[in-house]
Amino acid sequence: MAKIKLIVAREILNSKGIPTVETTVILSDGKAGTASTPTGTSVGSYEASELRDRDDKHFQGNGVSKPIANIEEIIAPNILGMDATKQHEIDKKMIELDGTQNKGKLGSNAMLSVSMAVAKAAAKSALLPTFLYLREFVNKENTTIKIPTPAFNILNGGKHAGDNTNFQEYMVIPASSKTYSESLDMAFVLYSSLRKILDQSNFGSLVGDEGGFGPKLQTNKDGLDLLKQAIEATSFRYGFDVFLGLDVAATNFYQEGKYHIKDKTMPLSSEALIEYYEDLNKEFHLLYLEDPLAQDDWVGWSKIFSSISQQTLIVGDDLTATNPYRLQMALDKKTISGIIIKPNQIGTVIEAMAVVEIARQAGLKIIVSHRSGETNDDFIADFAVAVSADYVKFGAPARGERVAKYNRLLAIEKEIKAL
Ligand code: 2PG
Ligand code: MG
Repeated sequence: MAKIKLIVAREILNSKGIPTVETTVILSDGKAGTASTPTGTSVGSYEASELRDRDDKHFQGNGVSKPIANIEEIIAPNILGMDATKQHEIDKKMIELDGTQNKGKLGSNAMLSVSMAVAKAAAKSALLPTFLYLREFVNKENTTIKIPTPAFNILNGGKHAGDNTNFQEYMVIPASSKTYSESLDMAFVLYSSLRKILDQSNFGSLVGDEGGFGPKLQTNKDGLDLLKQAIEATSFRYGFDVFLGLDVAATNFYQEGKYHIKDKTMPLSSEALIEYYEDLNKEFHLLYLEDPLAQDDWVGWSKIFSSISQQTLIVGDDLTATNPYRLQMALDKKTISGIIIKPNQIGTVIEAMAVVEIARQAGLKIIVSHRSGETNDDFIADFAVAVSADYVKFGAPARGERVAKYNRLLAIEKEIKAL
């Protein structure tokens, strides 16, 4: 049995140049795990709270020395000596030490970095790849070990690209019958095809936060047209080999009960926005639609679910915030057929797994997701395979912090074959 011997935390920068927490956990057998936490740009109201210093003299208030002090002065003294394989007990201990509903005292960034680093160290100690080790904590009934289907965000919008569009993410999604390596190859071809079209039409190919291109478009629909064109310029068949998906992140353009999108001159009611999605769906047959309505527009969510969930996966992100209570509300009100799982929305590995379990029992598709502010940490790739996610959303197939996850899945694909 390997015990937790030492915990050290430090401040590092994420992919957006903003400080974040990185923690190393060292065990009594000398094995170690290091993990760092991501940060969202469009952050939902129901997420666990990320702690920042708010000290103007240090990274203009964005520093994370407070959560780091919480790790070293509060968490470490309480979990040193614990058996590293007891992930439930370790996460529970941190939840007790925090004592709030939203991780507001210790900070979700403090807790999650420790939680992930413990799991990585324990996996090393057990001489297992992290995904296999993590499977020990998952209800394996009706699940198999497979690589989830990747959804590639090749056109960035909204808060991720200077409000060039209102919709946040335009994704190409290979058919789930493709192998993971084939999907990655397709993503390369489609990303290159889109770049060529953008360069030829003078939009340019500068990229947004998640590595997708960020052209300044007249309408949100233009983004879908561009993706369709990019697919049609290749040998892939639209609606057969590859599908389209959107993360609308609609909370970001919801003000005083109306939705403001540049496709329409007047602000839209929920009903009118849903009609617009129905029109888009007639043309594009979206496979996937995330956060089509604002995080508290329950009436709208129920309406869109009854209107298009037969054809399109309706996915909650800001709506559900990887939170068991929000998920239960979403199920009771019949609003979603898929759920985004982001461990940093809840703050510990075990709690994120518990939300996956509830969602799976309810028949939802599971989509494990990165954040727009990422690090090179690839834990989320192992996590996604461990929980048998249906999809992963790790951004474009470009930029270091995004390909860290996609490349880890390539390694896992081989590791699975060797099992
Ligand atoms: C989302 C995420 C990740 P952010 O809305 O799904 O793509 O964005 O990390 O900015 O919340
Ligand atoms: Mg989202």
